[in-house]
Amino acid sequence: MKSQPERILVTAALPYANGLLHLGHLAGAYLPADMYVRYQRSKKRDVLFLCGSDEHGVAITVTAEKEKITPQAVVDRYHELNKATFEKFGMSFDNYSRTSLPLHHKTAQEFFAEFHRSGVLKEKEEQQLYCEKDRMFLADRYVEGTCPNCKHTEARGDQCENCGTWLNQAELIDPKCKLCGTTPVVRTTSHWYFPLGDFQKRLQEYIRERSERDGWKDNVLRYCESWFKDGLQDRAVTRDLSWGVPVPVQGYESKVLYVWFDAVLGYISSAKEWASRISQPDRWKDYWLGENTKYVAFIGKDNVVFHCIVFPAMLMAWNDAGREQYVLPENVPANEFLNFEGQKFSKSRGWGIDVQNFLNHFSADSLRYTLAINLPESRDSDFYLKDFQARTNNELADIVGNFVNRTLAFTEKNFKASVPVAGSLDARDKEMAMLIAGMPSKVGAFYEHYKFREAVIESMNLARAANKYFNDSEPWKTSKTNPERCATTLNMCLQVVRSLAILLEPVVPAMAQKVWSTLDLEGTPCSAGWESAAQQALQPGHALKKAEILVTKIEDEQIDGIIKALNEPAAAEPPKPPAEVKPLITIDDFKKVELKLARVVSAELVPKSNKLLKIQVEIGAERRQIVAGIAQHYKPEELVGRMIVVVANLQPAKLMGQESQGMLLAASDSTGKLAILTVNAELESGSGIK
Ligand code: B3M
Ligand code: ZN
Repeated sequence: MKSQPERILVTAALPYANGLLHLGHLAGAYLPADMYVRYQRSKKRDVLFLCGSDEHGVAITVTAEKEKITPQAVVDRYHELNKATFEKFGMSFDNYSRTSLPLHHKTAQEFFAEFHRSGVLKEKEEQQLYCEKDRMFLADRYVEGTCPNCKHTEARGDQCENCGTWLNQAELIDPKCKLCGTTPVVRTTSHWYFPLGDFQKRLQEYIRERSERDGWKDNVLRYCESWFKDGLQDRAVTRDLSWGVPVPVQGYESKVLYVWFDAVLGYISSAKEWASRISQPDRWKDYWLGENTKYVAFIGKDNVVFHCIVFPAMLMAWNDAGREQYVLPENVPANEFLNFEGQKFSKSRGWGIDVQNFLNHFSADSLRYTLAINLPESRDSDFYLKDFQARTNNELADIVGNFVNRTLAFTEKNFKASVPVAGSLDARDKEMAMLIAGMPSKVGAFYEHYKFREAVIESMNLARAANKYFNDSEPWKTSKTNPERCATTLNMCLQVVRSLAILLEPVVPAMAQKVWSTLDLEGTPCSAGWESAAQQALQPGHALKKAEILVTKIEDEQIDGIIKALNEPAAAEPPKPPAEVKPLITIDDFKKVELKLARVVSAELVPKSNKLLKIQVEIGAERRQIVAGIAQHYKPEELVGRMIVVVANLQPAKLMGQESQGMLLAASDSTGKLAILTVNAELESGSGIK
């Protein structure tokens, strides 16, 4: 590959459609990938950014069994939720696919069939753990035990999440069936194996060469070395399961491909889906099969073996057949883990906060900024809510927001909201001009080398320097004593505001766009191009729009409320699945609930809450107050006059200090949409419902 690639293909690990994304996922793979892509697009490079849901694997079937629904229902729910959450977080994927698509099944089967046909795969009989009670082989996560490597007690049949070791289930110490908890027995079954060991030499050579060329991270190289040191083993790529991509080989109809075999190929399917979506069905080949493509795969540390060893080996095996030549990852910049308030995120312990919930309270940009500053780039790092508040208030608001606002407000007041003409530059102005001139290459070098924290810190240094420049230049004095000096200062400040929008766009895209709109500039900070952040491109006389508040500060109560909820386990649990099956009840049980029609008399927001509405209702002759968590779905005024259904005999409760004397009925679906139950007929309020 030439030093400057023609195209850049970027993938971010495909999250399992099995649960909500948490902040750790974002810090591991997604935010760095998005920042990298946004930077590269700003550099005017031809980038394709792909992701999608990983919809196979035992993680999903275990959830389905627990909830008594189908695996398809599980993935349908979480695919939509995660996709929407990524959008809200500002992820700029070109395509977000899913591995349950027929297109993907076909891709994965083609790879398998080719390896089978050409004799790459070997069939072996093997000893597998079998649960006699559940009458099934315990593939992957169906079995848990102690990791032979780190002694973590919740290691799964295929991998230990704690240390990242890729396991053979026979190695687990004290294995237990995940479904019933009994100790499994050993039985013989046959599977197809991918001969990773045969690729070890080539893989070592590949990693050595790429890391010399593109600078792989030490943590990633260390993981790879430890696998090589132990010697790569052949790995089974089929499983005794029914959910997954069916094995396209006779006699294997009841088995599926190992989830990791198909998941990594999901990146290729996602490109194919993108290409057909834009009606250029062969376009994906420009990226995947282009000689001059630079492919960068963003992941978390637990996925290193699959992206640095398994996937490249699979692509090598395909390429060996001499047909198409797929590009191998040029780099795999894996991050370590992010902890939350000093502890590991844990779904089972209900520890952590999911992104969807978080973004209902706070802006994506505040979250992106705090995560970027705390990225676990070389070691595990921490996310603390108090730090999030401080970063938002003291850095994003007080440094960037303040500089932009004081510059715009001053210009509005003293220069009729248009860019003043600069006079001759003094030493301080020249220093500022030099600083912005050097920014794109300085910050850009950090992006090119996957040093995202430093990229952000360096960009923030410009905002810090700009505040100092404003202070030292004292425009509030020169406006009276030396108007030309004052104009020069403000001209320079406005140029810096523009540069900041370009430089900060990869990390805080919504805020950067807001600044851009306030400057009333065409296009986006990205379309202006990265290099133009070096220039003083704002023309004298250019009219500016009114300054808006850029960053909303976070109050103590908001943070304290979340910390409190975290420590009450029930509140931290994910939303109850809608398809949950409850035990049967009798008609007498149902009659205990007194449902009545109520007319909404008035409604208002509960102060300091963005979720709760305080609603006054009329139930016959009676007046009552009901507090309901529907503020994100209804404006108070939309409710007035409506006839709703309330539970009239519910014990009163206090919500955010407000008494609620009943509950209104509403339906909500898995995507988070909500509708209250209303009656469209002229009935009297207070009427009973049966
Ligand atoms: N779904 C594991 C994870 O979410 C897995 C990644 C697949 S990338 C092809 O951590
Ligand atoms: Zn069992």
